[in-house]
Amino acid sequence: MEDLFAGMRGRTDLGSGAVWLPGFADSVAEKLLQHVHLLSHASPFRFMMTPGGRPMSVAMTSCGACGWYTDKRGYRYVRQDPSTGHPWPEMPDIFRHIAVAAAVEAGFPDFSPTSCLVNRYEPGAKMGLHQDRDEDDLASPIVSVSLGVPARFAFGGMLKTDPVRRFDLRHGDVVVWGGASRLAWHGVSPVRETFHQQTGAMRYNLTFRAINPTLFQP
Ligand SMILES: O=C(O)CCC(=O)C(=O)O
Repeated sequence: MEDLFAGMRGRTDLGSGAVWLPGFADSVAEKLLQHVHLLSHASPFRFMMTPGGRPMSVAMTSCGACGWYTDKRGYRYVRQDPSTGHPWPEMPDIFRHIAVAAAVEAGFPDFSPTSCLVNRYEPGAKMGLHQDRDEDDLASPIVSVSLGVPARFAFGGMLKTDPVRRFDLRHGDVVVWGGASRLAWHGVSPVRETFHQQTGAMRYNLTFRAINPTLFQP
């Protein structure tokens, strides 16, 4: 699939309230990865099941006051990691700082993330087109930080059938979508087999979200 933004590596508006910030997290990327490894010792990566009973190809863990979870009971945010029975690890300050800074840069000065979903993609792993609508708090944006090997990101409109723009997200890139784009459909093509000095064949993605606390489940 064609990369519509091939060669463009500057700040790129993706629609009202949506922006791609190439390299925005470059200066902290190594530290972010160190924290990913630390927190994954406390709450290990796992392959969750969709409500339909299919295993996801992306391994996930979380940090913060709650974590996104899926199994046959459905998509939800839970206070405790079901794998360990303990609360999710605290969100490291450096996670919060980069997420808030990116949100400010994108025009969302009040962003206060309550959860960070950490996605780990091995070669071939992908995420189908979807909307992030389990948070209730739709006034806050989504902030997404890419680390490791590149991935082809798809960013569409409010309808699944709207045209989709595709471009490569690299180590240190950040995408923010909120406001009129908060429910934009988005996804990740199967990650190609390639190598990154800091992550080997893996891609990591940190997705920061503000979740209405009334939604937290045990
Ligand atoms: O990995 C990415 O770049 C996007 C992740 C994502 O869409 C999600 O976690 O909902």
